[in-house]
Amino acid sequence: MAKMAKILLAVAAVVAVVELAMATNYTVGAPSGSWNLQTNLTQWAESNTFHVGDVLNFSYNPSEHDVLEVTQANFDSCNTSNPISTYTDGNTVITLTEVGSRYFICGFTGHCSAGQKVQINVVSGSSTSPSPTSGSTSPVASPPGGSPPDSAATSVTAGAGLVFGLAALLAF
Ligand SMILES: [Cu+2]
Repeated sequence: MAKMAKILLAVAAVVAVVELAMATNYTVGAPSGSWNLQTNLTQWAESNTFHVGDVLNFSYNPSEHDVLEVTQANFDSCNTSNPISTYTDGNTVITLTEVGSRYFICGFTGHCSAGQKVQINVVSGSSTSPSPTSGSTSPVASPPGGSPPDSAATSVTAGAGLVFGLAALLAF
């Protein structure tokens, strides 16, 4: 039964790590910029890979900016007259629910044509490509000499812990 418990813990650890890797929350323009006129939003979008399940967070002063989701044609021409959706709350959260491109512009006069627009290309979330986001969560080193195998379940929070847990599982 102990072996079954270890297997279940290892499976749970894998599920937890995969879920963490699948959903990423992106603040638009971050970390150096924001949803404004100064940020190179095209460059920001191209520097990220957006998967199904990820979340966009537009943070802005609603007296200065808003967020319009528009068609590709209206994105290209900066036409604000017939948006798909309009957001004016200052903290707009958009969940990327499917594969494809989505188009966001600011509706304030002149802002889109000045560059406040971003195209988000969403790719499949089932990809298991390694992510560079993990690995920086444990600045405190493990105890010298490592831990006994029975404590494998205590280290499920870090990727290294997952590897250690699987190694311990194999040892039994
Ligand atoms: Cu604006």
